[in-house]
Amino acid sequence: MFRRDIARASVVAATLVFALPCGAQVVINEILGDPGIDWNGDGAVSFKDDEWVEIVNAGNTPVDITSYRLSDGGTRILRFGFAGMLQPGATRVVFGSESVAWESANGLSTAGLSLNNAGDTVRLWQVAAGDTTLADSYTYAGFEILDDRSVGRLPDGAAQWRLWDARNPYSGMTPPLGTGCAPTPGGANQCPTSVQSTAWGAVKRIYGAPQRQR
Ligand SMILES: [Ca+2]
Ligand SMILES: [Ca+2]
Ligand SMILES: [Ca+2]
Repeated sequence: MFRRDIARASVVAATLVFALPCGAQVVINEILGDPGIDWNGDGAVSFKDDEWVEIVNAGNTPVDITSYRLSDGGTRILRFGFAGMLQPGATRVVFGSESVAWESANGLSTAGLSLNNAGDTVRLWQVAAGDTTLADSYTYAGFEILDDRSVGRLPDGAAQWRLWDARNPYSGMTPPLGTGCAPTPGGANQCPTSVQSTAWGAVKRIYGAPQRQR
């Protein structure tokens, strides 16, 4: 199924060579797989159209992302093909509705991003000269995306993953832990400075630096 879909989409040569990621510059940055609101802003709430996946250019040079594809789950069916340039530090979000449009244009079944609510694996592929390289992947458990939580790197492109759970707070101790902040589709994965460091900064401004004992 995977190979057939790739051939129909005319994005990969007949012989596929899969390699492991190696210092990937463009990576998966945030995922929301269980939408309960109108995330894509089309006026309707859809379990399919309002899912989204965000990628980021974590490197220092612009990248032509036209060769990048998204897939999900064990079947690795392609769900979306990117286009254009991604500047250093820039993000690109793909909504389920965009995935449906891409699938339709390429003669594929219009399942959208097809992010399983019980858990799934999102993969980012790079297609070049007939080889398909796995640029990045992330496997989430159901709680990570439950009811409008997103799971994303903090900060953009970093190794650490956290939950963006303002709409559905997560109090569990199983990582990734909650931030209390809202999901950021298409925007930087930012969350206010922690209460502890903010409070210490305020104390220093009020009382000045501690006096050394003489
Ligand atoms: Ca919508
Ligand atoms: Ca879903
Ligand atoms: Ca984001």
